[in-house]
Amino acid sequence: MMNLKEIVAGRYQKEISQCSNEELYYALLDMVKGMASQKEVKKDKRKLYYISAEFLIGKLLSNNLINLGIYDEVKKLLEENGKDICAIEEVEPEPSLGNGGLGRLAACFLDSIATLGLNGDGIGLNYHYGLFKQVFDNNLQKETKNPWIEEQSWLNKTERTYQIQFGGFNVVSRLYDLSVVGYENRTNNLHLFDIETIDEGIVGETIDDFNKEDIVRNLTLFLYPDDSDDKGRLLRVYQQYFMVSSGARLILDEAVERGCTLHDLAEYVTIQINDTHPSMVIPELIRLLMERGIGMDEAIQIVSKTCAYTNHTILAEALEKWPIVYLEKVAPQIMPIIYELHNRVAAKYTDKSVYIIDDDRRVHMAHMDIHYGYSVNGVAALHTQILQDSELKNFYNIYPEKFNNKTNGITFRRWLLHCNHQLTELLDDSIGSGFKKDAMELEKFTKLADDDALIEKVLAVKQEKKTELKNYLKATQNIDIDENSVFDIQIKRLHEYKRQQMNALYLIHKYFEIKEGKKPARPITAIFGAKAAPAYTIAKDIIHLILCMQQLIENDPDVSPYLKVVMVENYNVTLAEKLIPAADIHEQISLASKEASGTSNMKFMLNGAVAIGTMDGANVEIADLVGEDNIYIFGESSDQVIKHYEKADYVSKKYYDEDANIKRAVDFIVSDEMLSVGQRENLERLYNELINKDWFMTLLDWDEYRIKKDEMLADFEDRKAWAKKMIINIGKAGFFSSDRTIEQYNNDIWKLG
Ligand code: 26Q
Repeated sequence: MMNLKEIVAGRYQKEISQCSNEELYYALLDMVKGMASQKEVKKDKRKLYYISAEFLIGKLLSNNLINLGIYDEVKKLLEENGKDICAIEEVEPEPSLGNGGLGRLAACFLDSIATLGLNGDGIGLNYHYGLFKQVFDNNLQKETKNPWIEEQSWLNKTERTYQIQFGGFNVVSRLYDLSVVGYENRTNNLHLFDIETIDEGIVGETIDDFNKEDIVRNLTLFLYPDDSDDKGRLLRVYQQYFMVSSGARLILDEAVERGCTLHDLAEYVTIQINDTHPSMVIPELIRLLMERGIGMDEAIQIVSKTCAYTNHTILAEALEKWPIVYLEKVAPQIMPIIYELHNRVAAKYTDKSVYIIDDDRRVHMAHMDIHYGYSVNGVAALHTQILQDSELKNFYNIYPEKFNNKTNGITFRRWLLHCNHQLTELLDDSIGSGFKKDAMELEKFTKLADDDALIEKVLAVKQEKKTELKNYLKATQNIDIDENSVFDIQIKRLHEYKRQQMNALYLIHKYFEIKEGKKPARPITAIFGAKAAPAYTIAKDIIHLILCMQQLIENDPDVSPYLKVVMVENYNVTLAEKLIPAADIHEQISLASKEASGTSNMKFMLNGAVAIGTMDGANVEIADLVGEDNIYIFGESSDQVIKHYEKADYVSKKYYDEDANIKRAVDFIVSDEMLSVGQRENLERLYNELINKDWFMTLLDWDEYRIKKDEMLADFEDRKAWAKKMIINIGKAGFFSSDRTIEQYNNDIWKLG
């Protein structure tokens, strides 16, 4: 370890004990950056580039200390000087460079790639503001900017610059590198591109208040939370082209440096395209190869052996289709190539559903990836199955050999070692420390499920994490929760398909039961964390409803001793690290077939929480592993749901009319009580949506959900039986290590040495 004492003396002419937490944070940042850069990196011939518009990396200090193997040493040194590492962690701003699951997955993957010693870097954008900061005002979500880059940060400015050509003007792209420290292994890079001419001063009062056409000043200012208006969408295409053009140049330059002739590029390079946001890398690489003297046929051949595509969603509205006029404006130089790629497909197939350009002159990015990439994968077994059977059926018929599944995973360094020291220590003591390198060793823990002493310890760890959360929420958000209540947590982006509204309707039902004198066995604390895309009206209405319920119940002395509803403000990676270890119950209640995988389900399981969920995404694989006694499954299957869509036979009004509990709960949304704390416009819109449309079938599974949840809460009271469920969940979580996922990507797709 480098000498922190010396660094501190050099920087501040002081002792560690005399420094503020800020000073110590910057000294540690310095130290970690120094240590990361000293790691030797062997230069293999073949290299992976994971290209993604999002890397939701979260805070890096503690994670890097753990991966460098010096966390305990640093913690002790600080303690000896009267300093608390947790307080120092608080100083670090979180880089929220992603929206949710897809971005966080990319960050977990970088950790595993480095930990497994693989030659692979990330390529993305250096957004100056991460995903908006959420603030609650009058029970409504407001968005403010979320800066993370300070004078001293994790970024390393490099000398690498490229001229990037847009239609009618150029910008200079500069590369910044961020070290990705593997667990007791090599250090890789996250390459983030930026432009020099960014002007943070152009943003006004609200985050939307800036000239979206001023690309030279705004290109990398914001991570985009949605594609709500046309100007915003165009800016997003500029961002995408900037990312892939810079990235493709870097990839080619580095390959040539390693001895590649470009004719043999596919031996030197593999590129994983994270959803369709980076799909323009395909035509851009073809263009650059041609610029360097390779013929069109060969360039297409080469790129087709180099690029692999991951699909993360089957929601039709999330599949990117860019109007040709947009692409013509942003990057006219790639349009002839896209036409050529389309024409080759059109010459071969009569089925227009597999064309790249449709009759409305829009370019289907996923179609380009599938035709001109060598691998297509989904992110959980059920998801890949649905892609093959329905969503991408016509492509699967053409290219069955390209399709494969890679069930998502999470890095145990962040989601166990870092966020749950107590559980890590308990595992160390009971099964040895082998699980830190081989997650499948967690299986040993299941053998101890009947050990009374262990049961006590598992429950004690959970209690400690619940108390830590209580203290944290009190200190940071002035929220009081009872550590002896049952913690039921739903944290994820707000989307109708994830059905936070179904959970809310259950809580309204509980509210009525308590009013009627039917008290729960123990108080319930229902915790939500969710950001809604700024233009997603109904999602914001659901947040409004939950915040209104929070206030209503808080002020009701009949109900508040038994039920508490909490919506934490500004849910992000940092908060997830505190919430997940404290959960008793986690909600994975998406409408079956809609959640591609989910990854918080894996994080909760690893931390000993028990799921209530539908047979959707990776829940299916979790249920297979833990068995039906250790998970609470309800609701219609994905097959049944898909049939409802085909037949268009789901009518929410019918459920509302025929189930008195549903009617009572839905009506309460627009009751005088609710309106006394909320806005009529928002609540009525949500009420009407639920009764007249309910596209994601909230009411379909509601009654089964209610019954299952009640059963679960009753089971929670048998503490010993519950602890066994916790132990089985922890012990079976090994499969969901992103190390396993990355090994599969490497064995089946990347084939790195
Ligand atoms: C598209 C166009 C314009 C603007 C924004 C976007 C956009 C941005 C982000 C579209 C989609 C996303 C993010 C998708 C996402 O996070 N998907 C999740 O991926 C996880 C990792 O595979 C899965 O576990 C989740 O099930 C899936 O929802």
